[in-house]
Amino acid sequence: MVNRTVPSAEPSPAAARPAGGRYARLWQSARATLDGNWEHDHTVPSRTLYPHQWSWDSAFIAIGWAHVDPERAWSELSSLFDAQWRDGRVPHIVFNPAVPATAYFPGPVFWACTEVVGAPAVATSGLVQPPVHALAAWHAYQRAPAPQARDALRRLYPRLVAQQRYLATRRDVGGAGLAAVVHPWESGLDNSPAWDDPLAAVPAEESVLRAYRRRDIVHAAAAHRPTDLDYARYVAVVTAYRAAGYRDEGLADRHPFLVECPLFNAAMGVAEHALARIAGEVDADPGPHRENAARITAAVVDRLYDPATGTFHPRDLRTGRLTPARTVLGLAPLILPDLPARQVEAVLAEATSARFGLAARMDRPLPSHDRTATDFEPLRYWRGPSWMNVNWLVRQGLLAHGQDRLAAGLRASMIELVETAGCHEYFHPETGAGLGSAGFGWTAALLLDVLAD
Ligand code: 2M8
Repeated sequence: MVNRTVPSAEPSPAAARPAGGRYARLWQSARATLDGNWEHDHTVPSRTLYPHQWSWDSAFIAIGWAHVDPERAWSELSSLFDAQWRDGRVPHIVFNPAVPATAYFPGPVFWACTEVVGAPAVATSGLVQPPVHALAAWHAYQRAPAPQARDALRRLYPRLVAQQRYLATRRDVGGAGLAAVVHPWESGLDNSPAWDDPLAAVPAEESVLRAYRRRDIVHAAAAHRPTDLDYARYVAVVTAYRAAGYRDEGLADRHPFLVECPLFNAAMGVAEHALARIAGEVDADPGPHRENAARITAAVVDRLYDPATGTFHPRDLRTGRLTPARTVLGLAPLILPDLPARQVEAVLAEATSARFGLAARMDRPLPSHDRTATDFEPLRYWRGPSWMNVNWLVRQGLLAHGQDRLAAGLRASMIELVETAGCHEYFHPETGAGLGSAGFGWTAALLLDVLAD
């Protein structure tokens, strides 16, 4: 097995960039997108839809900045971790006070986090997102390993460790060593069919939305976004968590949405591998991180792999059952470099099936949901469209397991997609048309990364 998810090879200098050649214009336009979204110490995902700082967006975006302006990569990560809560949680949104409170729903007033003990002075949400930050920090460092980068890594390390500790302890609601997400927004794949069953059990009425104004459908087509009923349930789940002061004690007895997600937990496992590498650079002990990584990988296999379907599924802690949809979340554990051979083979079979269409030559990147499912929706957000970040993660997994031909096929399809449609938020999985916001941060950043690879 070849492990390149968290490479140990000599880093390539940031200067090694495709400044000329076939992709020079594409490179420049991705860079211009990042420049256009830069906001004093971080990058907004989109100037229209998402005018604040988002947690896992910043991680992916830092990887892109490392290729063109490494100082911004470290600013991106450190500004996010400046908003870390005392308990270690890294908030999924950090609100920019200079942006009008009504520019995004739900805004800072709805979250009311500044009133919570242990929250930072700056307004944030009370949720988290997949912990891809240690992986991103390691990738950024590999791309541009200057002494200043090592100093930034040294400062970030204890904060990354605190983030992992929060997830591994306070969020281990199921008691099996995995973290539970308490809201679909925490998964990052907000309206994935994976959440349909657990979300259907959350009591909510569309009419609650009369009290609020959705801003997303001002900027994007309603048919490409979650429905009003989805939003009513999102609001209901936040309201429950907020009413308990965003505390995690007793979640199992009171919280309406509790799920162990394969992508989230695979990210938590691979973060420990990345932390082991980082520890080696900052004079810390990599041993405990390796042990944590092994434990998390074993728990992901034990709790979330279904031998009957041959893929990974989220586990709904309210019912104890795996959720049935076969979504791209099921492929994410491939990023774990020590995933056992049996599960690697199964995930590769799932990925190369007609459901996802991975191949050494492929027309389009992976969709977010099973193409053959009756509820596959090619236009609606995380229910079918292709997204660059998930494809980037799966590609890392393919490289980690020595699947170079498949990784090359995926890379070519990702580049062609953005070359044709531009740096959109997501893409029609068949036609490749750009959907959602134009000028999207992680699309630009991860394009730079795959171009440079
Ligand atoms: C989307 O989520 C936000 C809520 O967090 C939204 O729809 O308003 C998701 O695609 C999420 O993964 C992403 O981090 C965020 C910003 O790009 O947008």
